[in-house]
Amino acid sequence: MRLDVVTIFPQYLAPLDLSLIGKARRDGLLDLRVHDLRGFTHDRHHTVDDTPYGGGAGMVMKPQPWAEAFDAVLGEAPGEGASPRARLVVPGPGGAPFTQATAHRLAREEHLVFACGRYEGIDERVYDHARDVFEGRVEILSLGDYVLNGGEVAVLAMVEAIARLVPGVVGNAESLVEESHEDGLLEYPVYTKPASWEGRDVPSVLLGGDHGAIARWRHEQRLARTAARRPDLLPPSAVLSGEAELPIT
Ligand code: 6GU
Repeated sequence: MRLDVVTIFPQYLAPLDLSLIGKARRDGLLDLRVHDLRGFTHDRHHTVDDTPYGGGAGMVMKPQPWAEAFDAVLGEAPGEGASPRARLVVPGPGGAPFTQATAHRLAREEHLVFACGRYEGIDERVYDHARDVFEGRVEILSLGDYVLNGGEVAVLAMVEAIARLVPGVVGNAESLVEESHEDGLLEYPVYTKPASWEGRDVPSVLLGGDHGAIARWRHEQRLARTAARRPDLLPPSAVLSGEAELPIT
């Protein structure tokens, strides 16, 4: 999978050299390139922003560097010519929610381009232009209902959520399915040795070797946790039956 990130703070994306994502890049599973937006400016001060028309606080990102950055990332696709089906993601608090379903959908793309905005935002004409050059494949996505200073931290989160779903990036594929947000319930609590620590004991069902009982206990824990922490995720059937009303760990 090819990933391009355009930002005025390339160093913000340095953590993508680490851990599983870094290994996947070195293994050739991910071709991830970070581009400095200021590299697509032509003035002495590498200006990427200007004051807003109509007045108001802050600065707005100028359209021209973005247009040149898009041309560059679309022109340097692997093999010959431009990337045929690249998709542009612009992270922002005004976007549609980025969920696990979004991560799965984007993990099937062959080329994703992320445009990190800063300041008060990007000139609206950049979105119109992007819909032309990306042939409509443009989306604005938000991590949640709070405000970050720019798209970089959001791209770190989105790239990690997407890349770990690309086959081969996470070694143990089983660990991908038994996960919060994969089937609508939060994950059950986990324990490791010692069986008793500082007067706190591992639940006895986990030590008994009755795999049916363990599976039932884990399911109950998932329902109870989801009811306590994320009732918005519970299926209406679990609410009506009172199935989720159990003590949580
Ligand atoms: Cl995706 N970007 C920014 N700048 N702020 C956010 C966000 C994204 N998601 C939540 N807040």
